[in-house]
Amino acid sequence: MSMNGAESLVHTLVACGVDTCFANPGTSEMHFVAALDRVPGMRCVLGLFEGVVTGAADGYARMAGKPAVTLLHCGPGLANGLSNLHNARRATTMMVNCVGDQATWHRPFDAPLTADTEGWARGVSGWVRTASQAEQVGADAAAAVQAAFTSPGTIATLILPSDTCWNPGGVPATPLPVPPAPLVAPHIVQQIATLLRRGEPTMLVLATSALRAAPLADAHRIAAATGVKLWAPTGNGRIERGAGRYPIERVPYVIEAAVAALAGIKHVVLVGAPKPPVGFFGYPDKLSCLAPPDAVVHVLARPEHDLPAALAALADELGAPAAPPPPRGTRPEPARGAVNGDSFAASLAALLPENAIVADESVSFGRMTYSVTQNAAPHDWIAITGGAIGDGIPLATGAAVACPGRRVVNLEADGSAMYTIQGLWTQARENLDVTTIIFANHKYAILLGELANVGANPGRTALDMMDLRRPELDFVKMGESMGVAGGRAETMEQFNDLFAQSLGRRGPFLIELVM
Ligand SMILES: Cc1ncc(C[n+]2csc(CCOP(=O)(O)OP(=O)(O)O)c2C)c(N)n1
Ligand SMILES: [Mg+2]
Repeated sequence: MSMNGAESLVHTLVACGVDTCFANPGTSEMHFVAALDRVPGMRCVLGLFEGVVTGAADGYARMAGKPAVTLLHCGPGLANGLSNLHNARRATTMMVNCVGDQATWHRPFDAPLTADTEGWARGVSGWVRTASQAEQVGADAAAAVQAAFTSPGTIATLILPSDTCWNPGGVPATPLPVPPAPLVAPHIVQQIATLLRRGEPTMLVLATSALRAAPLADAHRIAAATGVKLWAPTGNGRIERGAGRYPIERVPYVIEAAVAALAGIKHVVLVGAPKPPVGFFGYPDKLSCLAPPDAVVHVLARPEHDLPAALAALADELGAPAAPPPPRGTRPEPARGAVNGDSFAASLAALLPENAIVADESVSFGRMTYSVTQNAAPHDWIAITGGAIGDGIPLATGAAVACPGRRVVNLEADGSAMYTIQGLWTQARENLDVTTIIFANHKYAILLGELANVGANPGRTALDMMDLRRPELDFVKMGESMGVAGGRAETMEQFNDLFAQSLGRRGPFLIELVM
């Protein structure tokens, strides 16, 4: 009996190294799901909402260095996952989305779930194709994986009318070659070296793969030799950091702090960042670009370039010696007493286990957590990149699937948690080593600050829109109802105990940190 299209699809994905699927299936994906039983090699993880599925695929790829495949149901299922696909696109994440859709011959009948699936896919995808026949589905899948792997990482969306999956005649395809990340031309490296030798106030904006330990060491060689300042964008896909690694500061979120940090800069040199730093929003009478208006923008490397190679070449061109060893700050002691930003940062820096993954959707709480944890045990820091909240729990879930044996610590603001809270269920079902810390301030705190920034004058109704009391959310109970044990901390002693408890056991744990 010949293979159907869905079987050729799964065979091809596995042959291309894509072996993890985050799924929320429907009728049009039944043949894909059935194929998973017949074709070995694909781990399938169920998410109870498409935002969990797409955010988990993002967290997975950031840590695994290869794409996961998502399985989504028709245009509306894809649409439910769009905002975390938006975050993934901002992180230049590799991903393959398989979206089941109406059978080709049923589409003209305009059945209820029929929608502009391609149109919705396009806004977040670098590659979109609708399969037309079972014989081609294998080749389509190989092309999608090739696109996903292409530097700096692409979201590839393959839409599969259900007859292309159930018809016989499927032909598995072999992996297509992935073009290597292009090298920066030597004359560009020389031009930037000449600029840096002038010694004028200059910042390097390092993004994506420039934020790993080795390229950061080269960036520090450059900084030590020339005095340039090193900055990362506010939200980043993945930063390798912690004690013994070279630090990098992020451009502050708060616009006044960002403008102050970048004051006096004469040159902005982009290393993988697609543009110079800009404010999250436009505010009346404030600038959009955060660097001074007369600063000149230069490009060392576009996002698709080989960024580690570009930084190494620039450091060599400058004849920069090996950077001095990273400063050895002292690791703080776990804090005692009241819960606040400083005490939380100190405890996390003290207690974070070796090789942890921090998934950061802390929003406004503890803006100092990042800098204080530079002295924590070495870890990866993955953060929400596109400002679309509801990414933290899914990112943590996907990272834990990618990295068994490593503890994932999810810093999660309470309002943001409620967008994709059902990701906890997936963590329980897969027994993932995730410690979720909910910052329970019971409000949309950041928006209270934004009210003033945009010059709005809030009344009772406006303030009510930022208040999460009445009724009060109980995150410990929510976790329990989805199979995740946990506890509530009202003091730092209680937090330290619960955090240690979570590290001493396998599987997920939730701490509601009350402030
Ligand atoms: C998808 C999406 N919807 C809405 C918003 C607007 N928004 C930004 S922050 C925020 C509330 C954040 O509250 P919380 O997560 O509790 O963090 P806190 O401000 O309390 O630190 C909202 C609704 C957004 N950024 N993204
Ligand atoms: Mg909050």
